[in-house]
Amino acid sequence: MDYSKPEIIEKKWQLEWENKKIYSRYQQNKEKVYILEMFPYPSGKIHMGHLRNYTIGDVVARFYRNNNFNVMHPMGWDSFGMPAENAAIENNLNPKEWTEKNIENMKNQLKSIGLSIDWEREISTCSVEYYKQQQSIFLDFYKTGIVYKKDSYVNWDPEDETVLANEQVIDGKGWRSGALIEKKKLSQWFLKITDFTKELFDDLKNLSEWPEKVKTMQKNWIGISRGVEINFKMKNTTNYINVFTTRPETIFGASFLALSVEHNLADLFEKNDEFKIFKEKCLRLQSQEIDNNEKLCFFTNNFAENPFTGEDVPIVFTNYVLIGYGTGAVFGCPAHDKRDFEFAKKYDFKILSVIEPPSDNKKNLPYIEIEEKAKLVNSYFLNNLSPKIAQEKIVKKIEEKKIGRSKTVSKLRDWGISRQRYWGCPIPIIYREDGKIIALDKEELPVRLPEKIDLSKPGNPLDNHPTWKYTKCKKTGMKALRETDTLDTFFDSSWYYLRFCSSKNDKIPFDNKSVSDWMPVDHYIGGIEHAILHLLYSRFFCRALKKSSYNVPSEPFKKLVTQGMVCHETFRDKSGKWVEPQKVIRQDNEYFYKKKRLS
Ligand code: ANZ
Repeated sequence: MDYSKPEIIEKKWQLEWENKKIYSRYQQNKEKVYILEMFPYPSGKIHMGHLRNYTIGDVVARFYRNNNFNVMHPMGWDSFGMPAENAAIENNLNPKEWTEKNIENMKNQLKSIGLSIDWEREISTCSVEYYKQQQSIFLDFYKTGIVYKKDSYVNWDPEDETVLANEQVIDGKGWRSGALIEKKKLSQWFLKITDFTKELFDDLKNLSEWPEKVKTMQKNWIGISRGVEINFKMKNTTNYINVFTTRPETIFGASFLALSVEHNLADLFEKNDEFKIFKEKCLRLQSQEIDNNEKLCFFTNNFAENPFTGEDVPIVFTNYVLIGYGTGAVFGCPAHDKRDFEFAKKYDFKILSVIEPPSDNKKNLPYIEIEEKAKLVNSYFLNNLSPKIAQEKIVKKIEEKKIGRSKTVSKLRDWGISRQRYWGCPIPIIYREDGKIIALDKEELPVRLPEKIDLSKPGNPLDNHPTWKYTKCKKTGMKALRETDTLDTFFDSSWYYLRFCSSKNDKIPFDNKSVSDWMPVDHYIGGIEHAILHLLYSRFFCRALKKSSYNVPSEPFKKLVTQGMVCHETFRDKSGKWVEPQKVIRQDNEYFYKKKRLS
């Protein structure tokens, strides 16, 4: 053997693999295993993370194949999304061509590695075949009321006149324009994931083959919290302000009512210029992902009445109360809550301690822990009780007086799926000239993306397109405008594992027989960075599909393997753009410069 020419052998082996066909046909008499790795975004080249992930799946697939199981080990492409649009803008390309070229390249790379993938089932979420079926799912969700529309705030870049995703807002500024990002209210599409909060939380306990860490992350994300809603009457009006609290026993220490700037009461200050500026600033601070401790206060000069003491409680707006949690209103108890304490110090509100720590645990204010041995003080009929007993007693009183009720709230919010982007699945809705919102018939699908698109102008490319959005209502002949938002790409990846079961079916998203043959996925392999969103959305989708009369299991993934991330040193330039290490040099062990050209 001539060892000096190993490449000839390698080439032959490689070609054999490239031509080898792996089929996964379901046979009744054999047990099945469905092995799936999270499908890649076709960014251009396979990276080490892909290699690691797909090798694990491949080893498992080979093991089961050799043990005479029915094995399905498919592959596809999560191919809609912003990088294609960005690459297109920067290099004057067409997103479709860019994506398809990348897919071809990456597919060849995966083939050359020799992974035993059933390429017959390949799917690509940006293909019409896939997104037509997705539009059909959207229509089913619309019928069951899982899809709905409401006003919601978005990140608005005033210079580029466009909506930005959170990742495109860097330190409060637009990633391209550098302009200060504003919050703007737009009417957008949502999925009612909150209808399933309890199930999504409770059923985590049945996922015995998922890493504990991932389940804990999902639990914290859903964040179920048991507390009480209490109504405070607004002085000299007939209005009530409903607050949510998990510490009702501290109500005698309430020294202000703090409201989110998006609370209904803010409507009273709509015409107040000072308030308008204040609100803008609060929303801007809230939109920044960085932890910001700055607490802002707007005095309304209105008061509410403490329902137990009759005392006047000043009403204020602040940035640290968020609209998306509880009722968007809290009673501030500075002696026993850190944020309220900082706020009261800054704006000079009363700080009255109502819980005394046990004598062996003298703590400075704010005293936060609830201990068995602590006792209530300055609290009338609650005095001397432990916080736990006091809580039970006050809740009973609140219910007796009919001024509130026990309430379980969750941090989970409905999922906003509208994106003002070109490279995503079109939403099959039209707005008729008589003002009606019309869901298309399934026979009218697919709503195709236009191939020619001008991405150079600011704003939503589909909205800017000269003809695409103008259409007619099939039933009435009336003029209509198409929805120009497209779907969040997490929508695409929330059901792709079902599509693999019958990926060539052009009538329906997936057929019952093949889903009952192959589902659930037995081994799902991917990065821990998807612990929350992708996995939670997929769990929600199965439940939502079930509710829309599809025959799917509630839990899509039986065993989850999180493979760990492959990391390497990387850099960012002043504008926040990533810079590869090869493009950086080090001087005096301290300064880094971006090289103009790779040497
Ligand atoms: C009065 C109080 C007194 C509170 C006290 C805490 C300590 P978790 O446990 O995370 O559910 N809160 C309620 N809604 C809020 C909102 N929209 N934005 C910001 N804060 C909000 O937290 C519940 C507590 O967070 C609630 O209990 C409320 O403050 C605050 F000594 O009410 B508490």
